[in-house]
Amino acid sequence: MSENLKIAIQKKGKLHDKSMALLKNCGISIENFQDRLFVNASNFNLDILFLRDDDIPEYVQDNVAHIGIVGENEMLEKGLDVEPIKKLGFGKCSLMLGIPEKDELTNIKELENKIIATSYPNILNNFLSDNKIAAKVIELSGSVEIAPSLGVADYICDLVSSGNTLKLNKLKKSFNIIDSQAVLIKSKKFDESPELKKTFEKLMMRIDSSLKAKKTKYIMMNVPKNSLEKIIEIIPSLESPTVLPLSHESLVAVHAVIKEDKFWEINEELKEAGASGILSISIENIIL
Ligand code: PRT
Ligand code: ZN
Repeated sequence: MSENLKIAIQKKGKLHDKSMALLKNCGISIENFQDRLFVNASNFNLDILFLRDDDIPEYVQDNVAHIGIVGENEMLEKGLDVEPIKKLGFGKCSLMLGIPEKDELTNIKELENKIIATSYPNILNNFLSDNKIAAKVIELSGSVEIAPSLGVADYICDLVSSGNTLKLNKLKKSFNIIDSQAVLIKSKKFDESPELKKTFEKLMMRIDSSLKAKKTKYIMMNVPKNSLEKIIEIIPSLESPTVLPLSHESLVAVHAVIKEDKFWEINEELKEAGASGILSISIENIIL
């Protein structure tokens, strides 16, 4: 029997649902995984290990899992020998310094001799030593945001996404230490037998096509024939747009794939140029 590729993902928490959704979008069926540490995909040579995010870099370093999905923050903090291979576009946050609302911090040198609480002592200590600052770092495993009000620390260094946790604790954002998102990591000890290599490459191709599709939309519209040239100029399509005849002789239908970040601007321009009935749909996968 052929060996399955093993992927480690978070069992429960902020990265779990989107890691599962990514695998599902790659056409991988995972059933009855609740309360289990390990399942096989029913239609792909893949085993899924459900772990705490803190443990994923080590499992991947030791090749217990060949690949894993983890926050860049966790990968950098652990400093283990794994290979980051792909940013996945979810779980976005920043590791930031948080300071009491009433305080002002204009220069990082003002951190000298301060006490900073964090769950990321390695990243913070590297940042401080890069900037030649002597501050005291205390490590807390959770609820870092209450440290200043308890008098345990002057400042904190924690992950921030919306900023609400800081606000609730009368803290505000100060310096940004690193930006982070979920990343796919690979074991450097991955013994690439031809079968495993094939499964790995197949999965990478599916992940790439799913990530590409996320950034794009498929749009369809009706265009008066005499505006067609102008409309085609507006559409920065992946491929040249498809133009189809319609029963109404003065109109044609135009279909195209466009980048999501330009979606509204392009739609406005298309409308101004005479397009009507503009429909857009999300794309699940793009295989180029
Ligand atoms: O049990 P396990 O160890 O697996 O989970 P965990 O509790 O350690 O991790 P979890 O699920 O909280 O986070 C997993 C990963 O999600 C992190 O390592 C980050 O890469 C990513 N991520 C993205 C975040 C956030 N956004 C985030 N906002 N991780 C934590 N937070 C916390 C932050 O620590 C703070 O308490 O959310 C709070 C701030 O959020 P805002 O929106 O109020 O600013
Ligand atoms: Zn954790």
